[in-house]
Amino acid sequence: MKNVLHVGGSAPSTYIGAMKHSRKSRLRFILGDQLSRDIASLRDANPAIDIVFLAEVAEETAYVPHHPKKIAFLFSAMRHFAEDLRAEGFTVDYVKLDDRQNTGSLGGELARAVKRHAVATVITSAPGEFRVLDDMQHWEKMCGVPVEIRDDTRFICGRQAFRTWAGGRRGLRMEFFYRDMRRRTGLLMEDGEPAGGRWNFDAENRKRLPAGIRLPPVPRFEPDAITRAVLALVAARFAGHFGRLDDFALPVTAADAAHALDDFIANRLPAFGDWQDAMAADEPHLFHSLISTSLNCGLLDPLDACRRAEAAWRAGAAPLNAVEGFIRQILGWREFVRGIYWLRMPEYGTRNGLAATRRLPEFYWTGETRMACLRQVITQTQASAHAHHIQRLMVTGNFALLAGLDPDAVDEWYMIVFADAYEWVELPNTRGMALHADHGEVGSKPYAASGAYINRMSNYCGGCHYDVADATGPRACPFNALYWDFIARHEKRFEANPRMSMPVRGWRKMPAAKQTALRARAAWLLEQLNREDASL
Ligand code: FAD
Ligand code: DLZ
Ligand code: SF4
Repeated sequence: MKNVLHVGGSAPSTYIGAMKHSRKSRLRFILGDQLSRDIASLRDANPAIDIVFLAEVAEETAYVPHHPKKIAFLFSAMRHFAEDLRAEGFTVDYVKLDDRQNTGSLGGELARAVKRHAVATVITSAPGEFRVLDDMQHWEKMCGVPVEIRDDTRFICGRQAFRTWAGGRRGLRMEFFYRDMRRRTGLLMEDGEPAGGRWNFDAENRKRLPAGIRLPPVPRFEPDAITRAVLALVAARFAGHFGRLDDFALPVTAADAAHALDDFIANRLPAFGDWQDAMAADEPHLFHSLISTSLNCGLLDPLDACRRAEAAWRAGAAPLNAVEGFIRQILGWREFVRGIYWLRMPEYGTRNGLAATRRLPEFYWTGETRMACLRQVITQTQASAHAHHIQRLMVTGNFALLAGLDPDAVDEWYMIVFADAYEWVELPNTRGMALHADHGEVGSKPYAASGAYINRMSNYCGGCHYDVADATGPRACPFNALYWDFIARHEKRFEANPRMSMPVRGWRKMPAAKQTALRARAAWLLEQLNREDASL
């Protein structure tokens, strides 16, 4: 297996029931986010005796009503993947969503395919979501043949390896996991030490975007005939879902995704670090890579992306703060959240550490709010099914945290709106990093911030109805009072957290009259949010 480092040994393949290998007729079932030529279930595949199977099914489009761009992206990528395998000589059985016999479920379609081809065995790879793994336990009974579930080896740290790393540790901190992964992969290491003498360049990666800076264009991949057919299907079937389908230009093949990564490395990676945390009105991409959609369905390989970025640094084409910042996101955060997900599910998905219960305001769906920052992020997401990390964390996530929105509703929103959303990566980011609902497992402190942070990192506030410098007046920025109210509500919980002691002390030192005014303004804002027609 190329590229994959299964630190501490990978989990063995799981066999449901007895294996009765027939040298003929094995069905290789590839799920929609398993579109990698080196996926475990295609290892040892032989075009002479194996049939590859993919299915578009209603259940997967509906367990949450995904953004239409996500469905179109995935169906198009699946259909292109099938064509590539056919070109290699494989027999590929591909069931389309509008196939009249389609049962609508992965298990149902697999059972039909097993019957159709009279296969003796099914080989698949472990899914990315607990929900689907649960479902897979029934597949053998449904199909009447052995189903082999192979470990998904596309991650840099295998599930078992993460469990070994986590075993016996009191707290699981991304930073220590990341350093371990750097040592184990050798990425950005020199003679056993981190390149540049430091593990972390975050302090240099928090610049505000200067006015007038030239932003490199992002490559567009115009729809071909396969994508156009998918777009017509999705337009007809999913018009009621959140988000717009027009202007589809995502890469849908491994070759196009590789081109997109090359373009990022050549044109945006050098400045990625400096403006990693910046936000700008009407500029959704800045210097970000936009590779998550391709990475998460298998069109790109994570370790390969890291190695290509490292090569740019070694060639002098990108500075260390940028390359370290980029590699940290993939080798560190992406692998860490996936490890946490499989270590803690299914219990993780029920955590609500801050006892948040407020309903999600309607403007998360419409973008109709006078708060310029939220309006920007939500309308951009409607259009592109994408927002960059600081927008997700410090705008929509921060507001949800401060306003005490129900984690189930917030999780669902994040799963619906982003093209790169799969539960293994969405859940720890939302429930953990953004909402701090996981008892501090993903982040040691809540990412709570007032309007001052958004003003420092963006130019949103200049065009806002609200005044970011005011906290209590009728047009005061809602983030300000909600921030202090959040600290006050959770004062007892946070006083013992060394990373939260400063705001807690700040709250306690505040004159009583100011505290009262802030809490009154927050109470009014929260009352607005409780209304059916919440408008802020
Ligand atoms: P870049 O900024 O260019 O970063 C490079 C890559 O690093 C990304 O493509 C991604 O694969 C990885 N990465 C960066 N940050 C994270 C992170 N926190 N966790 C995991 N991987 C990371 N990412 C998803 O892929 N799917 C999700 O459903 C998702 N939901 C999120 C929800 C919230 C509340 C937050 C705060 C973050 C979420 N992220 C999610 C992480 C991150 O926002 C996206 O990966 C990133 O914005 C994708 O854009 P990009 O490819 O341009 O990333
Ligand atoms: C997200 C998605 C959608 C919308 N549709 C399909 C589909 O029709 N067929 C399929 O095999 N996979 C789909 N997926 C991706 C699955 O939801 C994904 O494989 C699981 O969430 C496991 O990670
Ligand atoms: Fe957002 Fe407040 Fe700034 Fe308006 S003033 S853009 S609500 S942070």
